[in-house]
Amino acid sequence: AASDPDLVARARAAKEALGSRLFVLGHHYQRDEVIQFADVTGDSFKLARDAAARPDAEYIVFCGVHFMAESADILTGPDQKVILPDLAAGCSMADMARIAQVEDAWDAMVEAGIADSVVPVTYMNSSADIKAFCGRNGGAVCTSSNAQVALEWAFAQKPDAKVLFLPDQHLGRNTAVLQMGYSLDDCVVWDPHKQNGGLTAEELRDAKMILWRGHCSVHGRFSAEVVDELRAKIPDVQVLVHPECKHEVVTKADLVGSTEFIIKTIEAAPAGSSWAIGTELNLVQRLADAHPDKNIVFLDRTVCYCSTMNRIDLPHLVWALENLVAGTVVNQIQVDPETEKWALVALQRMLDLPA
Ligand code: CIZ
Ligand code: SF4
Repeated sequence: AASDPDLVARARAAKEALGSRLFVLGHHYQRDEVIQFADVTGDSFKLARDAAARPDAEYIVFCGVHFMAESADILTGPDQKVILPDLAAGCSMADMARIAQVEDAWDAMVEAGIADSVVPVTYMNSSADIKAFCGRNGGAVCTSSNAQVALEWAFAQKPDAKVLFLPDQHLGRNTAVLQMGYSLDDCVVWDPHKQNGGLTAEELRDAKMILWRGHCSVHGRFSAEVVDELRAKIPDVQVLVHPECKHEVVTKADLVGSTEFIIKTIEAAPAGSSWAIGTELNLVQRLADAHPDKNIVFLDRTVCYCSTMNRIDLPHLVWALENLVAGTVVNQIQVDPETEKWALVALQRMLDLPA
């Protein structure tokens, strides 16, 4: 849909008025009407680094979801203000791991006598206090591009190390099993809604990967049946999916990788090639529009946008920008200093990983 011309003009005017004091970051899953005003686009990892590379920008308007704005706040200077145009833009996956639940799980692991060998690793898609928990307990953050390197690092931290992987069970399982040679039996799932995670002390002791029971509501919808259906329908289709998809989907795919990997793969693909893509729909539609010479289809029968990403729309962006022009900072995301300190430890361990 075309954006409201009045709002487009107002966003443009506000950006111009703020000049280099403003830096607008746009996640790949954002709406077109918002992405057109982004100074840079990227996945959560790239955007966090981009934000850190602009120490001169007073205002960083983050068009994405809450955990990403928190990471930007952690990685930028104390005088820089990070703004999330709609505070309701959360992430259902990040919300599946609450700090109190994770502390309870850790206590249970202490009780089972295994905590000394557990290294916690959290996916970028988690709240700042979960990242801080990992920082305090000898662990690190990872992204979908470096999950394997981060897990190799974690397993090398201690003799007989186990990894507690938060909050996305699929990324953890797919990385351990498909990239690192662990078996499905090496993985157990900790369910925060069950007594003792739903696991016996013996199961905990035998596991190599303790996967938190979280998932992405968008990527979790893709199914192995639709992969089969599209392969039957489109000759030579290549299936390209994000590692947040279920194990059975990733196993059936031709290529698996982060959002940035998906974009690069499509950019490099020859004209006339056919692709079924399993990631958020705003991005898949944008790729299809940008590459009319390639046959690009969505790996689902129905639409599936990330509803919280979509909360950032042009009216919210204009509202945030016009307030800044008027000298009012709205919706600032500020991580408290103690959480920030430990989250930064976990983020730094990731940034120090071999590339
Ligand atoms: O699913 C998401 O939200 C992803 C892949 C975020 C990101 O950019 O890492
Ligand atoms: Fe969270 Fe999934 Fe939306 Fe990403 S796509 S913000 S992981 S719910």
